[in-house]
Amino acid sequence: MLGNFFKKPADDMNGRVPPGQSLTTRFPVLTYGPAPRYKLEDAKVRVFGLAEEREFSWPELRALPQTTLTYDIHCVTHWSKFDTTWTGIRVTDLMPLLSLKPEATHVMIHSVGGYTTNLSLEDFVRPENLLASRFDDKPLETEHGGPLRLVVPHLYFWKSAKWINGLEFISADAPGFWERNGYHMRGDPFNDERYSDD
Ligand SMILES: Nc1nc2c(c(=O)[nH]1)N[C@H]1C(S)=C(S)[C@@H](COP(=O)(O)O)O[C@H]1N2
Ligand SMILES: [Mo]
Repeated sequence: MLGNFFKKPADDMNGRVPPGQSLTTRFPVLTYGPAPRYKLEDAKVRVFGLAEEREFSWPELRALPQTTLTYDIHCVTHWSKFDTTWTGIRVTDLMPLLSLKPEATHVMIHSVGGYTTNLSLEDFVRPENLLASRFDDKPLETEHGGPLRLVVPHLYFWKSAKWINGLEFISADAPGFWERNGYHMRGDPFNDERYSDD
C-alpha cells in the first residue's frame, strides 16, 4: 500500500513541513508522459534569449566545479522528502560564465522532450540551486532526470526540471508547461502556492 509510505506529521517540525504536506522516505517519480530516450550527447545546455548565445557540452559541464548539498524537497502532489543529497553545478557558479542582457528578468528552463518551467532570476540564482547530475552520491537515474536536472528546493518540485537542455533568458514572466495548465507561476510551498487561482 503506497499510503503507508506517506506520513502526515503531527506538527510542522520546526517550520520544515509546508502546509498540506506529508513526509515520505521513498522517492516517487513524477513525469508527464514518457521519460525521453536520452543519450549523453543530448546532455548539453544551450543558453539563449536575452544572453550571449552559447552551448555547454556534457564534457564542459562535467569540468565545472561540483558541489554537494542536502536539503528538503516538496512536491505539489502533497509529499515532501527530507534530507535529499544532490551533487552538481551551482547556478551561482554558472552565472558568472554567462553574459546576460540587462533586460533579462526571468528564465525559461527547457528540457529534452519539450517540458518547460519558468523562474524569476531571484528564484533561479540562489546558492542552493543545482544543475544536478548525482543523487545520493550516485549518477542520477534517468527517471529522476539523469544525466542532468535542475534542483530548486525552495519551490515546488515541478520547477526542478528533469533532462534540462536549455536556459532561455526573457524580459517578462511567462508560463511553462505546468503553469499553462493551472499551476502557480511561482510555486512557493510555504505559501501553499499550488494553483494559479490561489
Ligand atoms: N522534464 C520534466 N521535468 C520534470 C517533470 C516532467 O514531467 N518533465 N515533472 C516535474 C514534476 S511535476 C515533479 S514533482 C518533479 C518530480 O521529480 P522526480 O520524478 O525525480 O521525483 O519533476 C519535475 N520535473
Ligand atoms: Mo509534481
